[in-house]
Amino acid sequence: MSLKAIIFDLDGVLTDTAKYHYLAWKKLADELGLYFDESINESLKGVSRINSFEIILEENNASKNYTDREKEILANKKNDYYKEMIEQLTPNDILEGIVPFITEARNNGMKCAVASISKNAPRVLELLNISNMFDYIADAALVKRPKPDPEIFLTCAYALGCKPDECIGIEDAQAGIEAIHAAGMKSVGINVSVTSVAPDIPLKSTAELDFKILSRFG
Ligand code: B16
Ligand code: MG
Repeated sequence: MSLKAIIFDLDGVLTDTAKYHYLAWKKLADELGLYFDESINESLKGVSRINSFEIILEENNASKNYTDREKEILANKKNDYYKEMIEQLTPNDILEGIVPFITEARNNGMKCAVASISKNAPRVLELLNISNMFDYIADAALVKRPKPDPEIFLTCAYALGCKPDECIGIEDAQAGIEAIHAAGMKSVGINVSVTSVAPDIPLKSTAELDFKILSRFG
């Protein structure tokens, strides 16, 4: 196999933090009298914090009601709610199949990295107690262009010392699949709501992850 590395998204792939993002945005939206539901939350997957808030405001035709500084302060407020909520995470919240899959990949000499645009990723990995399973964890604060730009996946490949075509990316968001393909990598999608580019290997859930499926990439 010419593959040398697997690059994982975090939210929706290693654990399901979408419900906490939802609850934190919902709390803020209720305080501000903005409409927010699960379907809007779906469109925030893989989207940066400030862009997520912009989407919520646009859904409410309220973007012009706030200055950029106010938007930043309110997005930070959501983050305070989110940070408080994720403290409940434990290793039991790692999604099914993830630990055996990473263990087998590592036993087969594959390098592993995390490409999450969440600035809370290091804390989430710590709470899940899996930080040491990864050779590299991208620093979201240093990423200039969010997914679907390939920057974060290319940063991971470079840090691992691998060429993009030696890496596969695993993502649950459409923007993430686009970022993986733009990086020149192969993709595995976890329950992706496909609106444009489809993943090379679409799976319904992480429980279907099996090291053997990677042989499809040659
Ligand atoms: P934070 P991922 C993304 O993480 C989430 O999918 C997205 O919903 C969230 O807005 C974004 O991280 C930023 O997160 O506010 O914690 O910095 O899917 O790239 O792991
Ligand atoms: Mg995700």
